[in-house]
Amino acid sequence: MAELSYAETAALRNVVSRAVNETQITDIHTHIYPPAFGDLLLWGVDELLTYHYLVAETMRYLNMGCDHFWALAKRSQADLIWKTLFIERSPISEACRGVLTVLDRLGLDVSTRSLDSYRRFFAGRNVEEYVDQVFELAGVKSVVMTNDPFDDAERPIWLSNKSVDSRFHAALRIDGLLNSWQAAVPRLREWGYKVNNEVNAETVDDVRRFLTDWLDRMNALYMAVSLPPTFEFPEHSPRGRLISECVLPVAIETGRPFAMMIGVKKLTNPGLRLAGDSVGRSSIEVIEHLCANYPDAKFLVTMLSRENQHELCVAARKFRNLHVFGCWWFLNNPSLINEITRMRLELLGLSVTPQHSDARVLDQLIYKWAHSRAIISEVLADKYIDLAAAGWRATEDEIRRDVADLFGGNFWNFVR
Ligand code: RAT
Ligand code: ZN
Repeated sequence: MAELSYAETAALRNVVSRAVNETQITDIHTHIYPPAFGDLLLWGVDELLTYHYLVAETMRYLNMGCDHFWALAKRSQADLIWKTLFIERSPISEACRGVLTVLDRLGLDVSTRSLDSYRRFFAGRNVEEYVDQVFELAGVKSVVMTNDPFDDAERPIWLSNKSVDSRFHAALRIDGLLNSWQAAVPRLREWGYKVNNEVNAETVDDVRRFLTDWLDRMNALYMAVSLPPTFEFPEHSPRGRLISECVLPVAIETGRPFAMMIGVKKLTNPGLRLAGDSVGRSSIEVIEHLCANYPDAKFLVTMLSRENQHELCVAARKFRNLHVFGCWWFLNNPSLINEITRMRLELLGLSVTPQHSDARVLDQLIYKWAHSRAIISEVLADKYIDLAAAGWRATEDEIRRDVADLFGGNFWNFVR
């Protein structure tokens, strides 16, 4: 046994924390866009405050109907959220704390509690420069977007062949195809794909063509979908057939992973809109089946329910075509990131991507990564300290190599 002294432990924690803070991250799932995408890129304090996580938290305290809230102008919504969550009580939830971390890292004085002064700070910014500043403060070198060809605001931008800032990688989002097939059919037909409500041979051919066309157009790194807890596969349904006959063959042929984000119950409270989704436990057998029966396909998987996390790690031990990523949405909280990251490292070593930001507002990159880095650093340091107790001293270079893998290297290896 070679227990570290107090000073050696502190020094090791320091090395790990420096490595974690200095490593430039590839953020593998976000909802942000480059400035060329115009209004799709959300940024600034009003967007931060009207984040749907904070809308849900605010509505718990208000005696106001959802329709009334949504009828307010964005600025008035932000005023109300600020007053309710930050002024009338202390902003201790993770999403509230996030807003303060962002303002603080931008050099604003949060102790003034002056929303108007924060607004003035943002009003004077040039968006291109601000993107650079946020990436710099967040220590992020590139992000993967969520790109939906069924989105009427986004599709024309891709069709116009704008060049895309190389820090922003695309991911082809196919919820529109897999989760609302009946609505997708007329749209696909309008765009020249010969598809029918029934997933027959002609439909299969043209959905494959649709997928490859858009993968190419976007130069997308992977295809992605969010799925309900009731997701089954194999399944004799349009979704089941589209996955087995279109998505997986295209994934195999193009070498692009299929990312599944599983466990979201859409619109449990419809009045809350985007804030109205909830969580449910999903079936791990579905993932095992996919990985076992499609060994040539690559699966990126994150699950929303805490209860699924352990079995997901075990599944990944069985299948190297399964890459586990992120602490998604309701799991992106310090206590859960700590628990889940620890479990993943213990079961999977360094072969995971422990976190993604899911940022919807550019500025959120700052807090999501500051908060996650602190926890991942603490967990990792504990692991190196345990190794040291067995006589294995990781060098600084080795630690930096490991951290680089966790913060993007593993993802790039998996994708390529
Ligand atoms: O975390 C979120 O912001 C959710 O609203 C979803 O966007 C989720 O991350 C998704 O990609 O479906
Ligand atoms: Zn997301």
